[in-house]
Amino acid sequence: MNKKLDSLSKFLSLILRHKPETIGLTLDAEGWASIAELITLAHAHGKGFTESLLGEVVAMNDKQRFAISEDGMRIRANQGHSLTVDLSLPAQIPPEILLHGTATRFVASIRKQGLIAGSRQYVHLSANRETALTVGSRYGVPVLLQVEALAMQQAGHVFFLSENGVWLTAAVPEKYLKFPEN
Ligand code: HQG
Repeated sequence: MNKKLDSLSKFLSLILRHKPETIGLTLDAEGWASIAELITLAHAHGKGFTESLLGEVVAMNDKQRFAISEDGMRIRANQGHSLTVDLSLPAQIPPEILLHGTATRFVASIRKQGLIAGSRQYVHLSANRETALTVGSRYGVPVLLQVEALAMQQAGHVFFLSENGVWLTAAVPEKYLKFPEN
């Protein structure tokens, strides 16, 4: 992605996942925003962009962070929300093992508490090593934790798969985690 697209992607993440009120926007219960309203309000707050650039960000985004509704009128973030939204995703049966990338400095606390969603709505898990490592590197020296996802699901924990392939669950108790030195 070029710089213009990257900057718009970061702005959309802020508005569509965390703080729509920054520009006076309201999302519906499923996290959708009207594209026309988004463009008008963003423009009024000094962040002008065209509908065509928005379409480019959605199409080109390295992680497919955003989706446009079938009628082309609305946009939402596929995952990563701190706002409470109902993505209306069906519960899914996860693979036996999923990965969570984190930083070494969080490990002691995770051993005590398990994985918690923190400021986000869900704990984010990945079926892909590379992705999990990249996610972990954002906070320091990355470490990969294995999550016994299928056992969790069989014990009643609910898993969702976001539109862009991120696995979501409310929390991961410590007993379902495997740390690298185990
Ligand atoms: C850690 C990105 C201490 C957790 C990614 C993580 C993802 C604990 C950090 C999405 C803990 C939270 C989410 C505990 C969890 N004690 N630390 N008990 N439990 N943590 O950013 O999973 O690129 O909220 O390990 O791709 O890193 O923005 O979550 O390190 O899908 O599209 O607390 O964000 O997407 O950090 O990342 P985050 P995350 P985008």
